Order: sequence, then C-alpha cells, then structure tokens
Amino acid sequence: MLNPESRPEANTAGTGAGAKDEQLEHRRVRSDGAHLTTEQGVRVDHTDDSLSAGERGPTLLEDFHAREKITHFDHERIPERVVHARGAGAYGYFQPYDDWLAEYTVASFLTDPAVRTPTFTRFSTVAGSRGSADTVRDVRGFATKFYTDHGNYDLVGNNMPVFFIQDGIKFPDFVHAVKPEPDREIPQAQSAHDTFWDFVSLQPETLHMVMWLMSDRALPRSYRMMQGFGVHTFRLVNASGQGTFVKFHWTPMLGTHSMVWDEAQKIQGKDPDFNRRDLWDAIAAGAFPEYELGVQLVPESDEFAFDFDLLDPTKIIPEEDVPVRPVGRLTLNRNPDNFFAETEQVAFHTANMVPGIDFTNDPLLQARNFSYLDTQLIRLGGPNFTHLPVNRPVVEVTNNQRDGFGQSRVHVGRSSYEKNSVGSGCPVVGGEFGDVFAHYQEKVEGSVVRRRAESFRDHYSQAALFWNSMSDVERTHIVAAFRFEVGKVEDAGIRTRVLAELTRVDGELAERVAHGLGRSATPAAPASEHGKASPALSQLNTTFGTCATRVVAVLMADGVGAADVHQLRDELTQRDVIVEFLAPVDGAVRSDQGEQVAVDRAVNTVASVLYDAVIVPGGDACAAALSGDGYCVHFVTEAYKHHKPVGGFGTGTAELLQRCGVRYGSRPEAPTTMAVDDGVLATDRTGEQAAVEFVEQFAAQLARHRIWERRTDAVPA
Ligand code: HDE
Repeated sequence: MLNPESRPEANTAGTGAGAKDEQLEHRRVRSDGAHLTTEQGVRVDHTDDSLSAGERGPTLLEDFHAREKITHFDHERIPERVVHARGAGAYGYFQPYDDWLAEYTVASFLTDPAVRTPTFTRFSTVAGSRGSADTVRDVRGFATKFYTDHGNYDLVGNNMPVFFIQDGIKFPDFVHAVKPEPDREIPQAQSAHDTFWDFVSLQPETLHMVMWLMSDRALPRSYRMMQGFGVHTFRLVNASGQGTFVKFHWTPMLGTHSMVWDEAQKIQGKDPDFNRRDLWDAIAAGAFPEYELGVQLVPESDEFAFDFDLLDPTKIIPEEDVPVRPVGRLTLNRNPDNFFAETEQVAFHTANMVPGIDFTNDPLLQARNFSYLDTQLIRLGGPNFTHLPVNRPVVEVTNNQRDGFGQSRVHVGRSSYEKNSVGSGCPVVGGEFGDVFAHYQEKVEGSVVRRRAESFRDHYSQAALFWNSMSDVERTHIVAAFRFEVGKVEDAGIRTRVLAELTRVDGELAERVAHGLGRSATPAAPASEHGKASPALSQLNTTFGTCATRVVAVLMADGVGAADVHQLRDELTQRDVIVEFLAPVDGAVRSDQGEQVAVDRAVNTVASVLYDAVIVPGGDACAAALSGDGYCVHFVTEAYKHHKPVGGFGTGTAELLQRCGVRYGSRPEAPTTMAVDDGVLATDRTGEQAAVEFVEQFAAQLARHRIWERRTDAVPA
C-alpha cells in the first residue's frame, strides 16, 4: 500500500533512543548466505525426506534432524494472552518537550528534553483471541514500555479513560462474561451476547464504561488515530519526596477518529488485519505515528475535592476541571523484525515502575500489580521472560535471582545472596532517591474489611455526563450500538434489566434504545440529573485539520483522462494523502489518448470500507464503463453511505454519481460547477488548474474525516 523505499532511517533518533535497537542487533539472526543447521549447529545435507529403511519403509528413530525439526514445531505455540490476545506493536522513542514536570517528579525521562527514551508500544483489542478481527466493537489496549535510564517503566493503558469494574477481584467475572460463552464458544470478539449484558445489568458500576464501549471510541479508524489513557490515578513523586496525583493521557497528532459500525463489520471480512496493517504500512512508509503525552495533576491536598473518589477507576477527572498539560511526544518509528519474538513475547506490567512514579490505592490497580507478572509466568514459561530481547531493560541488570527455566545469564562468582563478603558485598544495595526506587511513604490505617467505600457508590453521574457531552450524531451512534448489542440478547429478562439501568442514566437514551427493541423503557427517574457536560469528551471537539495518511481510491476504466488522474494523484500526494488507482481489472487501463495508465489494484480485491474517500474521474467513456460495473457502483454508494467524501472530476461524472445514488446536498443530481456540498464535490472541468482547485477542496473534506451531518439512512449499501 505505502512505499517502503520512502522509509527514512528509523533509528537515528539521538541520545538514548537507539540504545534498544543496538541491544537488539546483538540478538538478530539473519539467514542470508547461511547454511541450514540443526539446533546443535550441525550442517544438514537434506531436509525434504525423512531417513527411512528403504525408500518405502518405516522412518528411523535415529533421524535426529527430523525429530528435532518436528519436536520444535510441536512446541511452537505458547498460550495467548487471557485478554488483549490480538495486537500489533512498534518501537519508537519518547521525548519530553521541556522540564516543567521536574517540580513534580524525579523521573528524568519525563523531564529532560535532551533524553530520547526508547520505547515499545503494543496496541490490542481485548475480548478476541489472537486470530480475531481487528475492527470489532471493543476497548483497545495502548501499552508502552519505556526503556529508561533507570529501568523499564510500563504505562499499560486503554483507549478509554475508565474501566468496567472498580475492584480487580471482579476481573475474572467480567472477562468470563464478555468472552465467548463457555458451552458453545461463541460469539468471538463480541460483547453482543447474553452473558456480557447479564453482567452489565447486574453491575451498575459497568455503566460509565459501557457508554464508552457503545460510542464511536470502540471503533477506531486506526491505532494511529486513537487516544490512550493510564485510567488509574497514579502518583508522581518529586525530589523532596512529595507526591502529586496524576492521570496520564495520550493524544494522537492525527486526531481521534472512528469508523461507522456497518463499515467496521464489513472490514472484519474484507481485511481482518485492517488496524495491524495500517500501523505497519504507515511506519514502513515513514509516516511515523505520534502521540502527545499529557498529564492531569491534582495536589494531594485536593484528594477529596471532587464529587467522586480519585481512586475509583470508573471515573474521569473532567478536563474542564483539571486541564491536561502537555509533557512530551511518543514517536513510533520502527516495525518489529519478528512478530512472535517481539510483539507476542513482550510482557507489560503495571508494577514496572521507575523512581518518580508510584501507585495509589485504586483497588483495580492493586490487583493489576499482582496479575501481570503472574500471567506472564505461565504465558512465557517461567521467571526468566525478562531476559527476552524485547523485555530486557537497556540498563544493566544485577541481582541475586538465579536459575529457572531458560536462564540465559551466566552469573559469575560465588555469592548469590545478600549480605555477602565473598562477592565484595555486591551487588550494592541502595543509593539516592531518583537513582533508586523507594516506595512512597503513604500513611495507611484501617480495619481489615471486605467492603466497598461509600465514595465508590455513584455509578450513574458520569455515565450521564458522557451522554450529555455527546453531539447529536454521536448520540445516534450510541443508541444504534445499544440496539444492536441488546438486540442480540436472547433472554428477555436481561433486556429488561439493561433498559432499567439505562433509564437511571438518562430517560431519553433509554427510550430511544427501548424503541429499537420494540419495548417501552421502564419509567424511573434518572439517578442523576446534574445536567453537566464535558465538551472534551466529544470526538467532534478533538483535533481535525490534517488529511495526511488518509487513503483515497480513484476508480477508473478505459477512456480515463490520464493527465487528470496523474495530476489529482500528485496534488493529493503532496498533502501526504495515499492514492490508489482501482479498476475493474488489474494491470492497466487505456486512457482517452490511448496510453496505458497503471492500476494499483483490481477493485474486486478491495472494498470501499478500506478507504477514506473515493474519486471518480471522467471522461464519458470511463464514467459510462464504471456506471455499468455493479462492483464500482456499489463501491461509490457504500463510501457515500459511510459519510466519506466523494468526488467526481471530469465529464460524465455527475451522471455516474447520480447512478450511485449520491445526492448533492438536498438535490439528487450533482452540479457540474466546482462546489462542495455535503462532502460531495463534482465538476465537469478538467485540466491542471481544475485539478489544483478540486484537490484543494477535496483535501479539506478529507480532513473533516467524515461528513457526519449527511443523511444516509435511505442509502442502500
Ligand atoms: Fe489488563 N491484563 N487487567 N487492563 N491489560 C492483561 O496481562 C488485568 C486493565 C491492559 O499488550 C494481562 O500480559 C486485571 C485495565 C492492556 O501485552 C492480564 C485487570 C487496563 C493489556 C491483565 C486489568 C488494562 C492487558 C493479559 C483488573 C487499562 C495488554 C496478558 C484488575 C488501564 C498488554 C498480560 C499487552 C493485559 C490483567 C484491567 C490494560 C491478565 C487483573 C484497567 C493494554 O495480566
């Protein structure tokens, strides 16, 4: 899709940023020019036939090469992650903008603008298994390992700022409910089934997160275009040992953009690897994804200043109350060499902390601090997974931990205990705070209880805050998502309970969902009628304005104006838009002047859902040929239905767009002047100047991402 030759040098980032790459270089194995050997390094004369007694006789046990080859193969698989099994990863680096955060933390990777810290980031879906599709309705994981000068720090976040439950002890219940049902193992990677909604209906603490899950946030257009959140309230600690509460935010520089549900479902068939491919292709082409790290800071003296508990992971701190302050930027600039070795074996852990950052008593976080190491012991086969290249810190590791399966370190010397004299007392324990991690000295007292704090009891206010903050179009999507999901629930009692819970969030929401389910919502007063909104929560209030890396399909057939399509492509490419020429058959089409125009793909190998916009070029013969091709017509109609910019450039395209059911504002026919309405741009002009003007306007539509106000309910695609 993108041109890998245009990839700039990936790891010339400067101080520190190349450290991980250099370390990995020692572990890379290249087969170019090498001989085939066994694991013992013995060269092999033949690997296509087993050793046998006679050409047609039994295979011999002494064939050590065949046995080793098959045995190794038999053991190739490891358990997939119990959640977040499906993912894609990339290396990069993080660099702070300046040192303002030094007042709050000794973590220099966040405060020294001269330091570029190498990173590995893995994005994931949550519910599906390793081979499931990318574009399901789900939360996305956004986990980053910072290989800092003081050891590894992992920020293991999601693309939504809250979570389904308040206490980690419920995590197994929640995951069992959302995963495929245990008797039939269906549905795969879906929350639209009875057990998930049963859980939701019985656990109102899920409601705020469920609102996010039913929103467009659950359908990111790209991993490059979604936010990330640390979710929990963490703590920063400065040189005087003073703590400050902190929430971490990642904001993508390309803006936060989503798909529509119909499109997401179709992509699951057309290209199940859509998000993974998008990440890989962008990095390979040098269009490095970037995210800004921001923090919300709350002084410890304000711990109880909010109408929710800062330790409750089902709550956000509205950005209007505590602004997000920029800290630095993450750039993903290198694809892994080997999926299994790196993306599959990477092991994130919330307890991988460095000096200057610390935990709080959020009961979800506390459980996570146990769970990640525990799960990795089985997933990666024992305690030495930290030696794996992707997991190794870039700083030296010296301790008295020894042995275990897969031990790769050759420890030298007689002492493996502390204190010792035979090893000269090494490794030495201790040092200055900032160089060593010292747990934050929080005063804690209380009786041993198994009880939720009163301050965790309100489950409705922020679910309502989210609903109040949505634009009309986002609300329509949320209602449609509830109707789809709860509409898949077979048990009538579960449906009733879900509707009752929604009534407590917002009466209008419940009514609209109920209507779709052929029910009436149970009349009940909403639990909270604060009427507050947080504009920052609406995706329509996030960044727009760039069309870089958007993918535009140009449909063409014989008779196309060659100069025009090349001009269009050049103009769009200058804006870093990716343009693909599609035609009914692969190879080339013949232009109106009889020359060959190379085609990138046959249109039947792709689909409109894989593109951000579509342009149909003229002249008459080309437009007539496309009009007669059902696949091409459907392509345009579907793109139009999914609110994408649609363009017609040249003679005959107005008729073609009409044939595709594309309306121009309130009129059915596209006019032939160069004007844009409702995200549709059509002109019968041709030539260089016209192409420049056309792309100018088309690019502006592309930067809007989707033409949300376009009414497309009646479009048959
Ligand atoms: Fe996770 N989570 N989680 N989680 N989580 C895992 O760790 C867990 C939670 C998140 O790309 C597992 O190595 C518990 C919140 C991401 O490798 C496991 C609880 C958030 C990833 C685990 C939570 C996350 C995981 C599975 C409730 C967002 C993928 C395999 C107490 C802030 C990391 C593994 C990757 C993975 C446990 C809740 C994010 C089982 C017990 C909240 C991004 O340890």
